[in-house]
Amino acid sequence: MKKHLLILIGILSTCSLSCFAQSKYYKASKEWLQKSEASKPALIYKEHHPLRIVNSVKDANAYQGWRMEEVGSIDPLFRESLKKHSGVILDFGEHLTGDFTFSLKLLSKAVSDAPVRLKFTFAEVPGELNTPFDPYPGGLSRAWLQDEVITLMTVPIEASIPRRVSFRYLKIDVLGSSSFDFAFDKMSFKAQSAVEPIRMDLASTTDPLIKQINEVGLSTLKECMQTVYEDGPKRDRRLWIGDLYLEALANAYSYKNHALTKRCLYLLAALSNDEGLLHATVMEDPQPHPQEGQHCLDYALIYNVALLEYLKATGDRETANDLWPVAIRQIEMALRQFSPEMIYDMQKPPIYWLVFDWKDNYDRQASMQGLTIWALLHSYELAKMLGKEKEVKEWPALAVQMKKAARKYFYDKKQGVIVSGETKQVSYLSQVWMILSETLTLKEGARAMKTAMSMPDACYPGCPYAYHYVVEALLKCGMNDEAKKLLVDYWGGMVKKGADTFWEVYDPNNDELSPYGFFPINSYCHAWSCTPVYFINKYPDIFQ
Ligand code: RAM
Repeated sequence: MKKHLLILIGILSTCSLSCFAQSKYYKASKEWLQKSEASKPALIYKEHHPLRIVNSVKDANAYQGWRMEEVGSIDPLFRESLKKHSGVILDFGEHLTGDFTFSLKLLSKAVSDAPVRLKFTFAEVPGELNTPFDPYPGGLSRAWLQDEVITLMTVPIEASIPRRVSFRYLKIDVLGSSSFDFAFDKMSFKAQSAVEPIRMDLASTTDPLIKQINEVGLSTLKECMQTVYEDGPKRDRRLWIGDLYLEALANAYSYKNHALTKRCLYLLAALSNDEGLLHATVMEDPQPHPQEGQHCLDYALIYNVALLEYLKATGDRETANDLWPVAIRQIEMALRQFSPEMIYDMQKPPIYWLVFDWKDNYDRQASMQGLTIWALLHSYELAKMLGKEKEVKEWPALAVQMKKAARKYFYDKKQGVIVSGETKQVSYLSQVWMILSETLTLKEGARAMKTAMSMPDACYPGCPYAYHYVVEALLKCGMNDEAKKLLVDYWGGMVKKGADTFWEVYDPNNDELSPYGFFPINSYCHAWSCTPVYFINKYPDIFQ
């Protein structure tokens, strides 16, 4: 009886969650959710084993002050008492995402007479293993950190870590044991991704560092391609619009798994709020649902451009037609935030979170003005491709008005740069978005970029997501050498510091920078950082 009641409660709560999650604004939301499910990729699994034992060495010149040094083969862990090896670090040789299982055996004539308590710490970078997690000072949940304590009541035994992990290094500590000796019998890691690794042969003229950057970008993207485009397989393991856009761009020039992009576009649309505004992020479990109330207006607009790029890459008009009302609605929602003079009003309620970058004190107003124009122009291109331009015939004139207003309000002609906010801040990104939106002419844009990038006090970007758009803007105004140099210096900088997947946050001047107040909680395999794959392969004449 009790069991039946529990099942009923389970069914009701699942149903209420999914009913609650679907947008009431779009009549087709339910169907979109089904289409999204139908495009869900079957994951590909591969078994991996640790390759070697390593030791972490303090080194002021290494990234975050730590590097790994090879110790030797893992064989002793299968022969000698684990008690002797407490604190051992295993290197799996590459970044992996999936599930870890192991078994323990007794050594010689031992008999187990007490439980064994082991701690497994999975780390993407060496610094994570050498920075105490507690007392935890970070802003996000402590539970994201990948340390797991397991108590095993007898040996021999088979066990597994109860959650999916993402890592390259694994540290094992023996926290509790009795007099008997035990060792590993087996150790195995089942890695997963929506795609298989691919080989991409770049032109023989390619700088070896660019080849490496391409490889690291490919691994980053592969690891983030799961049943959605995840932002990071360690954290937050969910779909964000900004990450999706850049992942889909890189995917179109590499793995070409367009079904995953389709799935994500439908999923986001179905989970919009009841005004039709997209949530910036959605989750799959236990049922698809949005992070309620989490709206980022820049991300909502970027969705339209992601849809356009998807249509260009696939020719899938059915999906683009289905989702066209979502694109219109994002523009309408954004326009509500503009003043009568057509300037983005930062103070007008509701005040939206604008992402753009992880960077303190960066003024986002000019960037948002530019991004809205850019999205409007791209959405109009989408309308034209779908033969729907009559529905939105006022958009081109609106874009002209917004550009005019932008030039009046934000362009400092004398200095030749865009300024933003009360302090008239000069940032890289304010220039970038006025270039991408064609508010500045290409000549003005080139001057603005050169000026901003040579100003010691200009606000420079804090993460690879923002640098993506800087590279785009440089390419747009013909600064190809500068774009290539930036790609090599910035992403190459991570490679030189040992990255085998690209990091969520990277400031060459501060290895411990964290938007969350504690660098070990940063994600070190982050979707939005994979875009060199897109640049290198879309523009071979420049990068190869
Ligand atoms: C973080 C993640 C994600 C990003 C959002 C805005 O949680 O880094 O990639 O899109 O912020």
